[in-house]
Amino acid sequence: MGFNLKEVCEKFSIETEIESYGNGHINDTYMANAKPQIILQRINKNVFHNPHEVMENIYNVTEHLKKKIIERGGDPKREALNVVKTRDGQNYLQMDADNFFRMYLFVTDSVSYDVAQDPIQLFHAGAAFGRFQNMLNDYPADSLYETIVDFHNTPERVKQLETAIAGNASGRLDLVKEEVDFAIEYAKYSKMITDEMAKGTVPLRVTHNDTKLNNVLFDAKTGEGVCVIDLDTVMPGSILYDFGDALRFGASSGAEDEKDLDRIWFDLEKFEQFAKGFLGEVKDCLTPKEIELLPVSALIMTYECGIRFLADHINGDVYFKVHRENHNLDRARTQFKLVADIESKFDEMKRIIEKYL
Ligand code: ADP
Ligand code: GN1
Ligand code: MG
Repeated sequence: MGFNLKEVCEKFSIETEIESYGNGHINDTYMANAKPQIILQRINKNVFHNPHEVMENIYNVTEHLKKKIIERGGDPKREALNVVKTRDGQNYLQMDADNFFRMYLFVTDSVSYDVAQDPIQLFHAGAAFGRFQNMLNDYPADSLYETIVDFHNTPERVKQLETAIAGNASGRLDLVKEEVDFAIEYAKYSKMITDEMAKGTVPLRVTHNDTKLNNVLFDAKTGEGVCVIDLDTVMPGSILYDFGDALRFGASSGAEDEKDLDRIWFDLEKFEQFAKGFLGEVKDCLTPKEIELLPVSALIMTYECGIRFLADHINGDVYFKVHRENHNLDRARTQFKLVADIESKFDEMKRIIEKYL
């Protein structure tokens, strides 16, 4: 490690002990029971090549969110991320060429889930992401940096998988033939959102782009969604990205890395709760094409994440954090199991969506 955490904390005027925290796949997260309680993160420079731009986006977006939260009579210290500045008044700290840190106020009395325990949690998550979308509706999209280019460009993700296959850096290709065949077969869905965006029938909006269930903090007492976190990828995108990606993770019956695929299916009750919460907030602003593509967006986003995990497995685990052998492969397999299950449930999904429009 080219840095010392105690020294890092001191530069933010925090003197307490700090410990590892959370289950994100990208950044290194730490928590300190200081006064106030804080979250410290080392920004993943391999993923975010320009941490300065990431922090500009986050600072400006959270300032905007805080104004909206105050207008709505909410608590801006809890309902938005609050960037803690360094002693020098900066939004982040650069220790050296690779080590960038930022600090947030810890959102107290909150919980997050890696697997939903109760479908009602999906309702609250849907409402939280829907409100987030509403509050950023008037944010000037062209002022945001694109922190990861082509982040949800699914056809581009297919190309990246093809490049991984051609390179076979890990030498694992022979062992993943079944998964590669699945990925190639289901590439037929990959252009459905991007083609409509190119036509303008699906508009560009300011979106979150990483709407995993564990990127919402829920109030420990009421169970309601308090704060949407992990704002590194807030950029112009499609609302279908946020809807589909949330379901990919939140409406699964099990964990993203579950090894026993008999325990993985797409849970329509969780889907219904999320749709109810999300559409309750955003239905009035959706275009007909967006509405039409809501069910398939869950398939496309799950497929996209599956091929990203598969490509990373083939590349030798260079992007997502892994904690065991074949971790990215296990993740890709759950995603593909969900893709096939979502495909068989489109009719029911459409019926459910109609109920909440
Ligand atoms: P990653 O990009 O690695 O997913 P996140 O920003 O999502 O990183 O943070 C990882 C985890 O840390 C979250 O899932 C959440 O549990 C916790 N966390 C992050 N920010 C806060 C915060 N401000 N208050 C409380 N918990 C937080
Ligand atoms: C990453 O950062 P985290 O763990 O919330 C990834 C998402 C993936 C997700 C899969 C910047 O999200 O795109 O969907 O893992 N974030 C980035 O669990 O690549
Ligand atoms: Mg996260």
